[in-house]
Amino acid sequence: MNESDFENDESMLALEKRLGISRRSFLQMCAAMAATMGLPNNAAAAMASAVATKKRPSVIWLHFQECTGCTESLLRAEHPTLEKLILDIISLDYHETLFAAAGHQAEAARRAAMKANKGKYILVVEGAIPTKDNGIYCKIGGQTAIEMLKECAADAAAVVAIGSCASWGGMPSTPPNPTGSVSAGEVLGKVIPNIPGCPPNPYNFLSTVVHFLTFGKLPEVDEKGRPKFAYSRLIHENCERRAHFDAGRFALEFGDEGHRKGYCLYKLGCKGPETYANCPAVLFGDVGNASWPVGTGHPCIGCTEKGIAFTKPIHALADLKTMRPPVSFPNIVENQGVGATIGATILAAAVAGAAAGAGAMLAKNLGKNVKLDEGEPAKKQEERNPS
Ligand code: FSX
Ligand code: SF4
Ligand code: F3S
Repeated sequence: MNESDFENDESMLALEKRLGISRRSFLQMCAAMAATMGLPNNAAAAMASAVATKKRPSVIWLHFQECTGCTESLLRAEHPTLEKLILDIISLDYHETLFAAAGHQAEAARRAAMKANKGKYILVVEGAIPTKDNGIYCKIGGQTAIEMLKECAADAAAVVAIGSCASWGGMPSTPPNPTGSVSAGEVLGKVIPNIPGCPPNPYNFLSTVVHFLTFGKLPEVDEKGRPKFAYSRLIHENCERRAHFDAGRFALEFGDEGHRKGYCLYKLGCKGPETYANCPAVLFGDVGNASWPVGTGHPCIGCTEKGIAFTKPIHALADLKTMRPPVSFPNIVENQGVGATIGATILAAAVAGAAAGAGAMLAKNLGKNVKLDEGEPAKKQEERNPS
């Protein structure tokens, strides 16, 4: 894509005014979205021109059992460009949180928008749907969430679940799931495109909508309905701390030396090795530029994955899905002058394993109270963990 291609393009000039950003920034954003989705560079130009010229698709946005974090993450004030772009690309015709209208007026606006855009609107669902006792635990305008979802989905061109609650039940479905919460797809009886995360990465939503606007269809999804461009890799595969994992360098406690040095968070319960999402590649967060959960020093809790976030304890070790360390390693740090007590033998094996890259598995197998660190002499370890 060439910036000069759009130099005297009237629609682009109008867009610059509308968004209050330069043509260059906008085109850079389109190029980044195309790259995120693995599309060729000419797709970026098609996306830019679609955003500048096409009629904005009508969006009906429903809220059920959730915390509104999905909406917050899209519209957060720290990134006004993103908010502007989203609100410029879509025509948000119904959104309970952002609507000035209330009560019957709001419901009338929803039905009017559905009628005017019959068969053409995108239905975005945020939040889980309670099904226990005929769904009485979430009612809006006299309708249960089940009724409202089915009514709105009937004439939609596409239904997209945003956030983990709508995608797989999320936090409200955490066992024992008192209200029988399920995903939007389960209520509709089909796999629908979904963008899990609690909250989800807003750029994944934006890219999905721009793809729909440009190509008239949603991006390719996996068997769970997740866009492949965002959810086909484990966090662990792209994590900036991965070299520390491979070298056996782990933070063992929040604030310890390893934590301060940016070591791998696996032993603090990071679920990156079993969580599919593009967080380390497409960063997002509100604690400054280029942040993401693991980047800030907190283990990934697996917020995109059913059965991990809110279910598996934060301190529990992740299943290592795609990597299996060898069972034994040559010693790198030899013991010197330490008696061969059972504890020392275990520690020697553990330290060797840690240094060679698989301390995680060894520690798990040999006893959870065995502490590891990079090349720490066995003697010191023994002092800390007398056997
Ligand atoms: Fe909250 Fe959304 Fe979590 Fe759920 O995000 S951030 S509880 S996924 O539906 O509002
Ligand atoms: Fe990154 Fe977590 Fe994997 Fe460590 S375990 S490399 S912190 S994703
Ligand atoms: Fe969620 Fe883990 Fe990403 S907690 S936001 S999937 S780093």
